[in-house]
Order: sequence, then structure tokens, then C-alpha cells
Amino acid sequence: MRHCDYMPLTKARSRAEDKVLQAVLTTSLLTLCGCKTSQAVHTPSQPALREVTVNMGSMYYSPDTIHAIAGQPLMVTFVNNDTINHDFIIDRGASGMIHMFVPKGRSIATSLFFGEPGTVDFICSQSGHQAAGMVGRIVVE
Ligand SMILES: [Cu+2]
Repeated sequence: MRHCDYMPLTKARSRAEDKVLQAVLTTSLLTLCGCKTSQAVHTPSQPALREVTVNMGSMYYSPDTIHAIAGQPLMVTFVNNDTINHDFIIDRGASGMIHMFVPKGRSIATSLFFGEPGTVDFICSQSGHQAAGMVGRIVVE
């Protein structure tokens, strides 16, 4: 299967900003619902923002399988409540790499975008973590 395209839309955007964006999108949808008979309403071009939280623990991601939809941005928040640092890497060779370092006790959010259906594996590159099972997969439908 061909690997799907991806690109990071933002890096380390704050949770508060995400909520603002979500609120704006929700407001737009509510406005649309109130004008059912109008043909002049502009449909928002942005698809709804999907979100998932991934916890990073002692040699695991939870959940370790993330579902995304091709063509729709996916906001992923990595929460590292472990006592050691972890990271998140998608390595596609010449197609590029995404690397999110998440220090112990911190959380970082990023938007991922996949252009085509497929599966993408990710790992933690901290010493010994991948070998110990700290791996996961993104399923793009
Ligand atoms: Cu790790």
C-alpha cells in the first residue's frame, strides 16, 4: 500500500488556542443551523477538527492506534505524565519526518494531515523505548 502524505500544520499550539478554534467552528455551524432557508450562507471550507489525546507512559502509547480521516486535520495532544522523556516520530525517509519531543510532565499538541488512506507507524526514539514496545500506528481511512 502506498504511504499517505502528511504534513504538520502547527507545532506545540496551546490547548487554549485549540479551544478557541473549536469554539469558532462550533459557532459557525450553529449560525448555519439558524439559517436553513437561506441560500446565501457560506459553508465553512474547513472540515470539523478531529481530536485525540495520546498518553505516553512507561514504554507505551495509549491508545497505540490512532484513527484519522484522509483530507481532514487531526489534532493530536501528547500527554507525558511519565517520569522520563518520550517523543513521537513518523519517519518517511525522503518524504520527511515528524518529530515531537515531549518532556516528562509536559503535553504538546500538533495537527497532522494525511492526504490519502493508509497506515503510518510511529515510534518513540528515546534510547531503548522502541525495542521495549513503545510504538504505535495511525490508520487513515
Ligand atoms: Cu519513550
